[in-house]
Amino acid sequence: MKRAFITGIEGQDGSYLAELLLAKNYEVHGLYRRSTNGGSPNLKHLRANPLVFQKTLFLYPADLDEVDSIRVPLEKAAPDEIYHLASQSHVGQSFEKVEETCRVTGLGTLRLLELARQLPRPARFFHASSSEIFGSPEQSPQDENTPVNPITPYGCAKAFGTQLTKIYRKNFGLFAVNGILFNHESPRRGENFVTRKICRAVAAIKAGRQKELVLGDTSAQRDWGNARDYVRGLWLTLQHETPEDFVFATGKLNRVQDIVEIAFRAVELDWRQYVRQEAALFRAADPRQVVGNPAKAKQLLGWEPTITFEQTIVEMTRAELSA
Ligand code: NDP
Ligand code: GDR
Repeated sequence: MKRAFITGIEGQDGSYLAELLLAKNYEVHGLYRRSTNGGSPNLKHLRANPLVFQKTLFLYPADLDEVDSIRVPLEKAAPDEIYHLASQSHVGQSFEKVEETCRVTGLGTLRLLELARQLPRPARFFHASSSEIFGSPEQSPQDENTPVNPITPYGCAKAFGTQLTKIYRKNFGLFAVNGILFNHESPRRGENFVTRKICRAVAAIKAGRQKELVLGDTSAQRDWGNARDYVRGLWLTLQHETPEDFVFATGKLNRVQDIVEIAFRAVELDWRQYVRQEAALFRAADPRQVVGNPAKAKQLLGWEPTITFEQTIVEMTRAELSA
């Protein structure tokens, strides 16, 4: 039985990855943020399952800011694979919390790499990097060789972690890889991200509990995939024979406006009556033309997205309606 260690296990990706690994017969050890006290709904079903919880799934409160809170469970888990997913992951908030973002997302990655290097039995290490490391790239689509040039504090912190992951691979011989992840969504997405915000609002408007939906720049474009597809990709990177970085993306751009139209269509309402933009929600800097080329992941890992953008938005809207 393989053992995995996941930071950020209560987040969107952490919870899907835990399910995937448990289904593959792994013993899963995960860190959740101590200050939120294991309150996320994403793992509730696994915590409540007596066949799984404390049998093959073990959870520990921790903070990436406190190295001992990571060291003790990591040594106890003695994992074969480490998936480092914990992060201050909101780009907009990183402008207000610059120092915290760099500490948690940047230095937190350094702390974990260093602990991984000192483990008596080597473990394979995955770092959740981001398309935000490219900033507003001149080359489109982006791939593993696109220059790193972040324009947001979050992107800067991720670039630091990405580069260190490469350094630990090259200089310390760690099997350490970056998954350069483009946006991916699901009903477990945090409520502050634009897909979930829109789908929640549409369901609330349909139910008569909300009157309008206020957004930032609805012409903003992203390469949006589905989280379940992406966590399969993360796992594949650590099964590959050599440690390499991989882009995970769909290769297709959509606008925030497209999410609005799909979600309102799913509940048979006319978006024009409910949506407005507010300048205060526009970001100081917002990457443009961020679209990934996943050819390497397809060629070497056999990875391809299977769930479309439209399917994801409809699924998220329906999940909000039934919640
Ligand atoms: P989430 O924000 O859903 O999950 C991140 C988790 O990290 C949360 O559970 C959060 O806890 C935890 N965390 C935050 N701060 C700390 C801390 N100081 N100590 C311990 N834990 C902490 O992110 P996703 O699941 O969507 O993403 C997973 C990773 O992939 C992240 O690193 C993200 O930056 C990266 N990524 C995600 C993309 C996406 O589109 N989803 C795209 C590119 C990269 P809490 O729940 O208490 O806040
Ligand atoms: P992003 O995701 O910043 O790409 O980061 P988010 O969903 O926050 O924004 C996507 C785009 O939508 C625009 N936008 C709004 N965004 C939010 N949150 N709220 C709004 O009201 C709104 N209106 C318009 C944004 O300006 C942006 O252009 C996500 C995170 O998961 C990161 O952790 C990850 O690294 C990147 O994706 C790749």
